[in-house]
Amino acid sequence: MSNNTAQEEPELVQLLTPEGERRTHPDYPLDITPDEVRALYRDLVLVRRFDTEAVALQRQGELGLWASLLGQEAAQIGSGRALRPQDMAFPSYREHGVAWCRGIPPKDLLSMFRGTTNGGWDPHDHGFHLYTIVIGSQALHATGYAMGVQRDGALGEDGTAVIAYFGDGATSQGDTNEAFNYAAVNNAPVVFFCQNNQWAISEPMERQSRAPIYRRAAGFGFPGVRVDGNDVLACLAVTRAALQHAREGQGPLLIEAFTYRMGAHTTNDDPTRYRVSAELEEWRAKDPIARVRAYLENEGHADDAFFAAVEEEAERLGERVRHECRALPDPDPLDIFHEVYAEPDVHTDRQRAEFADYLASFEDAAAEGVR
Ligand SMILES: Cc1ncc(C[n+]2csc(CCOP(=O)(O)OP(=O)(O)O)c2C)c(N)n1
Ligand SMILES: [Mg+2]
Repeated sequence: MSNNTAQEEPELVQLLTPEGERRTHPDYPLDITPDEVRALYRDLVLVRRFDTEAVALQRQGELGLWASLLGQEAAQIGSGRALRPQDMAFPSYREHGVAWCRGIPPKDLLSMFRGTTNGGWDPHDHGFHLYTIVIGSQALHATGYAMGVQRDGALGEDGTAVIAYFGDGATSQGDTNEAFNYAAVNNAPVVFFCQNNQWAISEPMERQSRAPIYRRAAGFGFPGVRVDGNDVLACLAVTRAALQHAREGQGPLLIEAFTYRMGAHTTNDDPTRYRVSAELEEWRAKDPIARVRAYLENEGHADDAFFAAVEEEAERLGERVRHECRALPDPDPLDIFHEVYAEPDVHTDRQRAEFADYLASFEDAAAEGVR
């Protein structure tokens, strides 16, 4: 890799190769039963199916926008399944797999991308904060929350840990770096989980950082580790260890999940304008779902009936979310103005009135057309 400042290649923690071969790692032992691996496989397939459906729903005009998680399923399911019920996650806007693990109904995610709600769920009910669009800001929210956990005396073997999700692009934001420092000096129980999907919209990784992201933690005084983000077992083991480290009062940790955004940045984006298909092919060979399937098949841990049943369940999920999405009310375009301030505000009221006039102008134009 040409952009590394250090001499040696960064280590990548991997417990399952792209060919589906099991590896061990001295720092991350993982005792996992075939049943549990099958459950992870099911999660991966279902969230991919949900995501594919959401992209289609956006194309059909049912959603305003969608940010696909395609390719990042293992990073999200592995880390999401490492969380305990008492833990709190602070996502950005692409963490549909983590949302799934936290029991957020898929329809609630769609509701936000349709504009039907500005939130969609109660963070406390799920230990999963609202989606955040302002890049990197949730790293600070998570750090503040973690400091609260610490002051509440909620640490210990069965205590609470906090996790913040963000992308490679977010590591260039001041907020993220301030969060790293603040978490470090306060020894806050927060895990920073960076999904390095190699792109920040059209900005490639080499324009984002000269040093591998996980190494940045050392400069702030806490450990960092790079994990194969397409390996659900490695993501599970590394995140579980990091959360435990935080939970027990040993402070923050940065995980860089090395993965790839297989789709567009969002449905508003066309990645063929800025990246080559060879890169996509290279990453397709590292697919997070195919390797779990290969492992289950090679070990004789799952038969055709199992895979067919998961496929069928995925189809049913796709149908269900399609119906649920179509049944959601259309947002009133003026509602957004009610959500800005708790108290009336003259500027917001003026903007609301202007926008109402603008919308009404279409009705006037239509009426004139009829005359
Ligand atoms: C503070 C801020 N600046 C700019 C943007 C516009 N923006 C939206 S997504 C994005 C790229 C984020 O890339 P990354 O952190 O790698 O996350 P990814 O989308 O790849 O998951 C940018 C710049 C924003 N939402 N917030
Ligand atoms: Mg990115």
